[in-house]
Amino acid sequence: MSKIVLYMSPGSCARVSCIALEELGLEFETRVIRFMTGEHKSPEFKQKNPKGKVPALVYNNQTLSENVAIITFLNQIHGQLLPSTNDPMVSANQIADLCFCSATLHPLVTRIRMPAFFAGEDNAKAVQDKAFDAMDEFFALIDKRLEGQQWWYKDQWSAMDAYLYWCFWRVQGAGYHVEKFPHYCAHAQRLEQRPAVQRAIARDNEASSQLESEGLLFKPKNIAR
Ligand SMILES: N[C@@H](CCC(=O)N[C@@H](CS)C(=O)NCC(=O)O)C(=O)O
Repeated sequence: MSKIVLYMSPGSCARVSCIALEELGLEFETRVIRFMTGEHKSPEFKQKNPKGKVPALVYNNQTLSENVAIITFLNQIHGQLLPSTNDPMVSANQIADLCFCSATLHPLVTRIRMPAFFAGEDNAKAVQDKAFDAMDEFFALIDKRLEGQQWWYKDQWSAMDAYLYWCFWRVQGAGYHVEKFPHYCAHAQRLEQRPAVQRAIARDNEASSQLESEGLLFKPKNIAR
């Protein structure tokens, strides 16, 4: 098999694809993209992902972006990332679940993490408060589903759990009251016990240290409350 490369940035949603690759036990290289220098918008990187975002996955000399597509693709080739099914409706619902993370949760995560990016420093708190309220509905839904079961799909770990974990972890450090959702908290703790997740986190931490040493680590400001 030709080399697999994951373009990522520490703390970013590329961690979801990184966990998926680690769970599959694939050999791959991570390449760090420096947001602080605008590397993600450079012509070189845009050849990989014209949208100028991470993750981007190079696999068999072809490039794929979007976590949902990367997970679906890797699952088609290697299995293990989603419960196996021949039922088109079950399969479509699995994609709907992943899209819930990428299209509903992720935009709220960004408004919670980086509210000033959307509305400037003066309006950041109002943006974040709105996102907190909107997130409550979805965290309650997730928390209810995780009550009494280990993973999103009961006993079977899936890449959906990795995606839910990244959303949780990202807002946890940004003043969002995750403790209101005990089953989701327990889910995150369970996930962090998995050796593959620990390896993905170690890659992320290594990338953070690298950028820190270059003075290029992006740290969004926490809002005073
Ligand atoms: N829908 C995309 C979202 C990708 C995305 O927004 N990535 C962020 C990092 S979490 C990024 O690259 N941001 C840089 C930018 O938007 O300038 C996916 O799921 O892969």
